[in-house]
Amino acid sequence: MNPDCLQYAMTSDEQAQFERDGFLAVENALNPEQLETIIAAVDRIDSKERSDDLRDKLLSVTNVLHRDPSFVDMVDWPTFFPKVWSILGWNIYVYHSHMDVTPPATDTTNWRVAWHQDSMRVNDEIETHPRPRLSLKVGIYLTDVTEPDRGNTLVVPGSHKEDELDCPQDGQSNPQGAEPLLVPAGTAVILDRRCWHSRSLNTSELTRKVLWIGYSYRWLKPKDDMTVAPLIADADPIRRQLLGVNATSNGVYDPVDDDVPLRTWLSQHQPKDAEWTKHPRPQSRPPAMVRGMNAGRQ
Ligand SMILES: O=C(O)CCC(=O)C(=O)O
Repeated sequence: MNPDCLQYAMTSDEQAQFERDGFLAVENALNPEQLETIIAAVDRIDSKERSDDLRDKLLSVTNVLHRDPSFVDMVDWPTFFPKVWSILGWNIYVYHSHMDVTPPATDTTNWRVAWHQDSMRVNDEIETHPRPRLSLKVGIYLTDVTEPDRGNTLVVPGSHKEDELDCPQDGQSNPQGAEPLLVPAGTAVILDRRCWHSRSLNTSELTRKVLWIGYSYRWLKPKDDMTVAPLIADADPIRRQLLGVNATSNGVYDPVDDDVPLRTWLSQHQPKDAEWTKHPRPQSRPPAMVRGMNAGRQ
């Protein structure tokens, strides 16, 4: 990975904004040629996958990294990847991807909002408050959604620390504080999975296109088939980590250097981000084990 990406390292203002709102928009994440290449790939897949009954509806295709070289290039894209490791740390991989294409709706009456935090059962089965972050998604917006009603992602800023959302039950109204994400094409939005969000109706004449890349800790299972085998041979070590290659099975919990080339790279180029723990441990806890020598500790 080219150290030039460090020019896009998370600033303290960006960090504060992400912690406050639960999302961060990075404008001009793609240049016009990259944007064009990715749109062409999305259009090609859309024309292959779209069935007649989806003519005017959302087409969401998961597990897309292998479907075009421009997609896998996004996993460590320099304008936003440094911000991803800044938020989650280095013990991460890509656990999910999808492309969403939302054409103008012809039936606006049967529309239903779908407010949620990502990861479904995680929200029911982990009992802490607030819920843990665990993962985030980067939405790479391929369409200009600087105006509302273009199928914009709706968010409630600051809702990532809330376990419940007070949402009207009519299926169409939005909760208090909801707002559309208004961003130009080429923007990458980093979204904390816990920030309450919904799709929205596209009543414009544009077709909205977004490519989503989901990052999580390496100990969380993939959320789609992650067909990455064909991508490994050409990947550099950090990209292999991001595609889920593990040197050892235990290494998702207790990584050795070969499991996490991102940590090694950070220790050379951005040492403050290579620290072992992302969160300070209470003083009463025993010091971290000697890495890779945790025999007997589960
Ligand atoms: O398409 C959108 O704007 C939102 C997508 C969404 O809700 C999700 O991927 O979880």
